[in-house]
This record gives sequence, C-alpha cells and structure tokens, in this order.
Amino acid sequence: MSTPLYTIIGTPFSTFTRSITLALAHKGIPFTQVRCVPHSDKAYDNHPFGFLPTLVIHEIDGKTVNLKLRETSAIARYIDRIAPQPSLLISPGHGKAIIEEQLWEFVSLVGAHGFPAVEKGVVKPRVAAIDGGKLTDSAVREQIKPAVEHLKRLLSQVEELMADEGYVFGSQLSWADFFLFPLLADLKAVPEGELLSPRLVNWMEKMNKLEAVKATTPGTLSVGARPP
Ligand SMILES: N[C@@H](CCC(=O)N[C@@H](CS)C(=O)NCC(=O)O)C(=O)O
Repeated sequence: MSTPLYTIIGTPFSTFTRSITLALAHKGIPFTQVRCVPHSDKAYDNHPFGFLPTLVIHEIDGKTVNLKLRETSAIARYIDRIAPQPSLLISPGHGKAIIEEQLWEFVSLVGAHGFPAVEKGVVKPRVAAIDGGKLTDSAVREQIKPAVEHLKRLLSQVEELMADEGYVFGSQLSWADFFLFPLLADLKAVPEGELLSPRLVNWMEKMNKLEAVKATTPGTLSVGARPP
C-alpha cells in the first residue's frame, strides 16, 4: 500500500482535529495521524503558534511539497476542493438555510463560541477534577456553575439554528455536523452531558451511526481516553 498523501498533526482528543479526520474518513481519503498535544514540540514544528490541527499535504500534482495547511476552516475548504464528493456543503432549503454561507456561519460560531463554552468552561475543568480525584461532584458543580449557565444558553442558541430534525441542516450531512459533533461527544462523556436536549441527543444518535464517527472515536474522551 502506498504512503498516504496527507498527514494530520493532532491528537484524536483534539476536537478541531477530529472535525478534519471525520471529513477525511467520510470522504475516504487515506491519512496518517501524528498524535501530539497543543504546544508540544511536534505541534510547534508544524504550526507557528503550536495549535492543532495542521494538515501536511505531501504532494500536489505528483510533486513533493510537504505543505503545512493550518486553520480548520482552510483545511476544510482544501478537502472540499480535492474531494468534492460526498459533499459536506449545503444548498438553500437544507434545514433552515436560505443561503449557502449559513453553513460557514454555523461552523464559525461553533469554533469561536462553542469550543470555549464546552471545552474550556466545562469539559476541561470537569476532566481535571475527575483525574485529580480530590473534589466531590457537588464541589465541581459549584466551581463550574457560571460556565454551565453560559453553556445552557449557548446550546439552546445552537439548537435554534438547527433544522427541527435530522442533521444540523436537515437531510444534508455537512461540515456543520462535523464541527459540532466532537464538542458534544466530549460533553456527553461528562456529567454535564445532562444539559443536552432531546433534539441534540437524537442528533448525536444519528451521528453515532456514521462510519466516520466510529472510525474517529478511539482516542477521544467519549471512550475514556486521554491525550495524546
Ligand atoms: N482557529 C484554530 C483553532 C484550533 C484550536 O483551538 N485547537 C485547539 C486544540 S482542539 C488548540 O490547539 N488549542 C491550543 C490553545 O488553546 O492554546 C483552527 O480553526 O484550527
């Protein structure tokens, strides 16, 4: 078997990294994954600010380039261009979309507001408390109370943007699902997963049936893993 043309730099534990590996798996693009955490030497070797992920493109048109592409939304655009099918884009009429750009609006909102609210506010402190083993459940709940209140509001705003059933944009699986899923899979793995509404739980059950989701689950919080 030939060496994959793409390497993704980032631990499976990283939610932004998983958005990309979900798409690569869904589109059947072979890749190698280098498991490292943010701000590690490996991360800095590939990203000026030590963030995850970086997609290393080894060849373009048969020529070795080893180009390092950073920023998840830029990587998503590249993947769409080299492998347009199966499409992860939407058209007007998919879910609540009136124009195509509402897909990227959703993706950007999830990255800019969802990531800090879910990961920094709730999941990371909860996992640190579980691993530390010193705080009681009620002490943790007290500590993260403001973050939980913020997250509740954010989840209901996210749900507002979603179609009433199916994927984020109804019948069309899209990048919106692949950006939201890693965050909510982490949330579901901690006690604050109780914040997920029936609509979000149904959506997660639908997502869990995808082969790409199954293929990218090892190494994530949802199976009790820790980085890298
Ligand atoms: N804007 C970046 C954000 C990526 C990001 O925040 N990745 C996380 C890992 S999931 C990270 O590297 N965080 C390091 C930090 O916050 O210092 C992108 O879209 O790729």
